Amino acid sequence: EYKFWKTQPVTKFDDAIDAEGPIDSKTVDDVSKEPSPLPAGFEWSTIDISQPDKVQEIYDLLYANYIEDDDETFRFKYSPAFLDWGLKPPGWVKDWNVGVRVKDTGKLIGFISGIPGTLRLRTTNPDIKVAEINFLCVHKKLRSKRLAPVLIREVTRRVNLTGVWQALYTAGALLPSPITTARYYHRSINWPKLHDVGFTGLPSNSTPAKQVAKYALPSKPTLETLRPMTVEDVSEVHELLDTFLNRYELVPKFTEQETAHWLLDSVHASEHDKVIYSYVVTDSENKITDFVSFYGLESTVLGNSKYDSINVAYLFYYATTAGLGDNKSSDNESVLKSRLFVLIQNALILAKAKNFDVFNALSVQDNALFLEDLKFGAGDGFLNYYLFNYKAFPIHGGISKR
Ligand code: YNC
Ligand code: MG
Repeated sequence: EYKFWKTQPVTKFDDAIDAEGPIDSKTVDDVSKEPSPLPAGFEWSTIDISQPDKVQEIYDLLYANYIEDDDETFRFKYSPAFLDWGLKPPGWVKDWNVGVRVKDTGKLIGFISGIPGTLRLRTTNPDIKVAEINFLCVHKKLRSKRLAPVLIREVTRRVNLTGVWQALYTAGALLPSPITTARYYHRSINWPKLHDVGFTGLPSNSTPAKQVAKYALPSKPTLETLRPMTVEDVSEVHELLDTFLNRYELVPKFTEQETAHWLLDSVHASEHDKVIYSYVVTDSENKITDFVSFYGLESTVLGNSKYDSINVAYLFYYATTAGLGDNKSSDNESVLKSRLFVLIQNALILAKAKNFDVFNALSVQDNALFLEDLKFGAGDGFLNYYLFNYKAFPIHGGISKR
């Protein structure tokens, strides 16, 4: 098994890891200058995502063919605005958006993307240049024909040609070998709709009215100085986030420009195109003490007569100055815990005001401190995190990714 993955520079399930670092070392001279051939009838196509109609083509492929839950009830619906945000961070590389088309018709039937980034793995490996690989998709009618390995090899070749040798990716699929696995948690906001679409069941000891009461939230934020983050806040938030992320073992290392990109919508975004929601909290001297962010990503509801989609918020980055003393004392831990409770509760309140139906979070970062208290329930879904061409000791939380 794992006929393809066996050939790749990734850790095997039973590898004993004695040291961290790259698995293979190559130079750009070793990398083929030509793409590998596709089966007859298909051709390579770099998707120029600076053109809106090309982003729309990716959207159309993913809309009909991307990730579904195990019951085939929901399918991720990455919007063109989301793809614009997710695929165009500072320094994005045109060539890393790889498509496969049917030669005769030009129809896009396969896709994979890469974006550049930098990771800090503990204090020992603080500067790993990676490609973050995402949106691998093959049209439903062309599954199980080994097109996925061809796409993966091609994006690897294009990334390698720029002198980048490592990659970060996540998948529900179990491949050799996860560096960590996170679980999805869901916090109902619009319980009746979630029940109607089959997202959530009615517990046998409850009633719809009780469920609605259970998930009730205030109509306005409770943190008085909370406000939307603006461009003026970028350098302060950047500093706060960078410091806060030092708590974790594997994290992105953002430049200020990257912080701005990942936490703020482009200035041109209309309310309809909004993807990312970021808020700051300030003290009496107007210094930022906390920030929290979430992004919006709908899922198509498959085969439901009442609803086409559910509107889902996903917890993204957050940071606080609370409880960040030098020692990991239980005092610090309880200060952090109570602060995160309020901060994330305010995110739930804002998400409700923005008409989100459910709020998702993963079991990463410090999320275990508040998930249960804020009435998140454990989901069926798991997300595996992988590094390509890099051996690492196991990670115990502390990753965040779109
Ligand atoms: C997957 N998700 O094991 P073996 S996540 C990686 N990621 O290989 P075929 C996957 N590999 O076991 P199909 C994978 N799913 O023989 C399957 N595989 O070694 C492996 N679904 O290929 C699988 N999107 O073409 C097997 O399978 C081989 O036709 C089989 O296509 C798979 O974006 C897929 O879930 C996923 O569209 C394209 O099912 C298709 O089934 C599909 O016969 C719905 O493939 C959408 C979906 C995946 C979302 C994602 C991250 C992708 C990471 C790819 C790996 C990147 C490595 C780093 C590259 C850069 C390196 C540098 C530097
Ligand atoms: Mg295939």
